[in-house]
Amino acid sequence: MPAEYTVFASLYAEFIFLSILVALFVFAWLTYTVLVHRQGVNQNPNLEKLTPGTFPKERDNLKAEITWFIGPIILIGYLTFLAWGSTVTMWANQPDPNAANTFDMDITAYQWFWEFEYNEDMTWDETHAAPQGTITYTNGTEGVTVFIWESVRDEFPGHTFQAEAGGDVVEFIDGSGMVSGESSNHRKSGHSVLTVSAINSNGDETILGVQHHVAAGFTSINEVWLPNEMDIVWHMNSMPIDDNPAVLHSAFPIEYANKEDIVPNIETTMFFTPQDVGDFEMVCAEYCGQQHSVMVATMHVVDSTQGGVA
Ligand SMILES: [Cu+2]
Repeated sequence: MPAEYTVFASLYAEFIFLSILVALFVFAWLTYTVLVHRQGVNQNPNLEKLTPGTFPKERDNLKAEITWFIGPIILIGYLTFLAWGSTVTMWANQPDPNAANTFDMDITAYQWFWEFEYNEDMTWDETHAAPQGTITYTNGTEGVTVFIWESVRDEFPGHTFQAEAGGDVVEFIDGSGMVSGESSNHRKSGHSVLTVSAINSNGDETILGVQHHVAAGFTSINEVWLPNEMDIVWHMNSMPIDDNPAVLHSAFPIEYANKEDIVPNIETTMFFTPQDVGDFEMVCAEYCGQQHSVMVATMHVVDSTQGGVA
């Protein structure tokens, strides 16, 4: 099932509802016909006059014929109108790539994996022992300054506080009640992870919070982090790798129910706006060779604190 907030959820529900109505009507009529017109029940003498291969003109019913011509046309027309609405949403109402709420990415499909490339920086926090928002991270020229709120420090008396990013360990100086420290390895390139922890006298570590940062230009394979509640725009291409040619694929992020072909030598685009955090699957929906079925990527939708800020 597509996520409830997508245009496809109501489309799906309405198609199912109308299908059930049509099925009820057809099966009710079928049952009635089978029971009433079975041999020995209906004694209509006209039935005996039927000649195989000849249409019984005398039993013609123009009204019935027009009804079962017009009725389905109205139904099909209405379903087309509904489906059109979602197509227009996907193709005509694409978000402005330069808008502040647009998160722009490049996707490349290979035989048989997905590559995601970031065109913008993105930052998000994982909450651990410290309540959300009680560790602040400030980006400066020399590095990232971490500040732990007093309420959190009070819960860990006699501990030292440490931040670690890419082997760069910063111990916090506890001066005038201020606990802060700077990590110069964080937010520089690629996907960097800054872990803030409290360490007791035995050396036991409690993780207070973790900050992730992905820099523009970073690429990842079969795994992607997406900022929640932003318009994600994917520019999609199919590329060859080693002996494997560029072939037709189709990106299908199941949760958002949209699907767009990825065609060799043509750039296609797709957009969606996640509204729930969590892990979701994206599969390839166009048969692309032997290992088509393993072309699965995980999309981690996270509450980004600075997603989209270039
Ligand atoms: Cu594929």
